[in-house]
Amino acid sequence: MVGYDHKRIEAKWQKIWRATGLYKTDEKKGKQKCYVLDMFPYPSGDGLHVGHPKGYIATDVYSRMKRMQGHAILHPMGWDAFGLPAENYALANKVHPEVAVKRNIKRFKKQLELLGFNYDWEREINTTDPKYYKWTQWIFLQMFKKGLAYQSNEPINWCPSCKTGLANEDLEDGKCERCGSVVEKRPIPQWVLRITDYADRLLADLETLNWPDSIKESQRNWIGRSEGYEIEFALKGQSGKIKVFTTRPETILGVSFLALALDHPLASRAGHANELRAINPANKEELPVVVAPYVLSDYGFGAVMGVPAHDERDTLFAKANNLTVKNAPFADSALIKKVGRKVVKYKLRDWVFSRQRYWGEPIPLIHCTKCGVVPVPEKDLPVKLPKVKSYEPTGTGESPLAAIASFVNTKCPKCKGPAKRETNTMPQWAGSCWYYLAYISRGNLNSLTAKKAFQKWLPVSMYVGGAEHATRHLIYARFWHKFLFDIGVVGTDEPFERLQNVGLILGSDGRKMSKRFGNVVNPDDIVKKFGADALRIYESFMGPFNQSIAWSADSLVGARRFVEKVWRLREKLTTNHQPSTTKTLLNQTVKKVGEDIEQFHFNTAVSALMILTNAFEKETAIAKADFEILLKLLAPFAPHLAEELWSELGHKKSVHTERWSVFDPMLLRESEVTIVIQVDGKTRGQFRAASATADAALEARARESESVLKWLAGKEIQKVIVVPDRLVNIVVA
Ligand code: ANZ
Ligand code: ZN
Repeated sequence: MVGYDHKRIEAKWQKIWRATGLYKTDEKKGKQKCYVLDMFPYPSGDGLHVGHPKGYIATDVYSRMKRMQGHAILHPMGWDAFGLPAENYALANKVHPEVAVKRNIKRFKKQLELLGFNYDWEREINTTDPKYYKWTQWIFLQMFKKGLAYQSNEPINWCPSCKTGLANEDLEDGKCERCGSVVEKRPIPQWVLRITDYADRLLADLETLNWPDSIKESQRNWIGRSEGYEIEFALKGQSGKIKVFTTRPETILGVSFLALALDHPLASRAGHANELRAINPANKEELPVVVAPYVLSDYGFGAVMGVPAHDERDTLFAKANNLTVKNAPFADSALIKKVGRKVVKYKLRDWVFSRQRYWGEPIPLIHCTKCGVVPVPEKDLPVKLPKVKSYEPTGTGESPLAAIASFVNTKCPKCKGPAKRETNTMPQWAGSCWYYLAYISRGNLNSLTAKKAFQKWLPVSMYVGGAEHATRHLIYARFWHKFLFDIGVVGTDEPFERLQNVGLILGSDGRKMSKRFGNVVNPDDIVKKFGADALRIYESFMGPFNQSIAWSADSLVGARRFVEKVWRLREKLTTNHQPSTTKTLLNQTVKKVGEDIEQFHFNTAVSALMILTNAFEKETAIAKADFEILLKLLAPFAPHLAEELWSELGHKKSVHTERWSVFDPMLLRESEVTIVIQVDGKTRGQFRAASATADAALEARARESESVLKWLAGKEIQKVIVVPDRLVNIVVA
């Protein structure tokens, strides 16, 4: 690749930026803050592929522009390294997870650094660092003290292959989300977090967030608030009652059976020989009580009033089981009042928080035969994960930690008698519940200093990551944040003000990038060959940010050509201040690039920069001042190229701390023109457009114009002639 020595130039500026601390968090008072956050990676053994940086490029572009617009920037990075994926990787590769994680982080960080990101690495965190998880444990203890962490003996979801209990959120269609095994129910005592106490607030406060509607909708469905009625059915000839939850109490007269979940307490007596019968409280009719697989044991009361005339599932079940279908009038409100009580039910379940695996934060509790469950005193935190040789899951329902006597046996903090430590660990989602706070607090989470810093930086202004976190990480973190708000640690009741979802980068074959398909592209190779700036421009330009798009080597070459084109413009520079013919276009580009970055429309921002560059290329000379504007607009996307050219112009300070250009609204107004649309040379319509609009854009608008559609109907377009700023002639004859 001739013309632009990206290797030398990128390495040079990365070194200078590091040495001058250019991206250190700006703590100066009086500036508006902007906290730009990536969902931090789990450092897998495979390293980064080119899909990972797409979101990081976006936050980099965004935070660089915000800095130039005068904001104080917090833009940190760290590692989410506890949990099943790291432990399974370690087991498969026969290295200790601690060793594997350290190695993987090193590799990831090197890869990220090659891309020229403006992270403040001084704030790097790692969830498996005892200094970090001390505070994960501390938050758990506060929840325990407030009664939000409780021990439950309810049967839980158990993955026989991962050999651990799982939360409802960890299942996909009844299967383990990690390994695909069918999940069983097992009666294992669990620590559970009372997230359902926050259900109403988690739901209501969604309205205050600038998040994609699809994510908000997923959360609403996951929380699943349902207003309905509780109706009690007495049993015939015996004591006891069956409670059902219904959203359609008016159908009570059409009930022809009651259906129970498989593990309902009365299930064993229902079904065969119609042993068990119930009485409809509205009309005193006798009803059979049956067990039905579609009744969920953990929703409502685990029992349904079957109304085959109005409910499809009930119809199917009634037909298959020879139960009657009853047509009856709707009950009036007086009758409904007589049999029902209003209740609210949620789909959301409390969060099963124990894992029977090694690689997680130890739960900081002690079991004493005299005193019961005693929290580890705060001064004794962190409870460190013991270093062990063997950490395989046991499969017995106990964590591998249970076999380590030196860990288990301890003293009761209350009575000083012999006691045993809790040996379950926390789920992999614990550390990510508060990491965005750790970047701010840098140490004691519960201090005055931390409080002040939270006041300055919270909430996160812009949060970027994959949509797959819609109902786990993003609900868990909101829950913990609200709890920390309630106990006065943080001052906002929501953590993430604005959220953008990043679309996947697929392999060039359109499939998910995976070793299995052999379609993985390594960013290191791309950076070596084309440069980080070309990769950044390509990934910004490849299409709408939140869509999945296939990798294209050709488009990457196009991005590299663009870099070289900008590089060559320096040969045309002149200091003589003639008004440039591109003034209007320059002004439009300033407006467009700024607005597009703000909206995460990076592809159209880059396209505007390409149009401007092409216009400059056609000039015989370019005014230095105009070129500087291009460089400032380009700096967020191609930070190395812009910095090199900027310094060549004689500037001593970095382009990345320059003031972002402002546009002149007067110039924009004068710059509209009327474009005539012709079909075969005859005028058939017109439209207004910004002057110097690109030919392709003019052509597209002309083709879609209402007034010419009938002239094009049924005809084949032979060619289209565009006269910039004047007309589009569509030739069909
Ligand atoms: C009678 C009825 C008649 C119902 C009708 C619906 C339509 P949402 O909106 O999701 O809350 N239901 C109650 N508990 C259930 C359980 N544990 N497992 C499966 N289904 C259960 O749905 C509420 C409706 O789901 C309830 O209203 C009940 O069926 C069913 F024409 O009662 B309905
Ligand atoms: Zn004790």
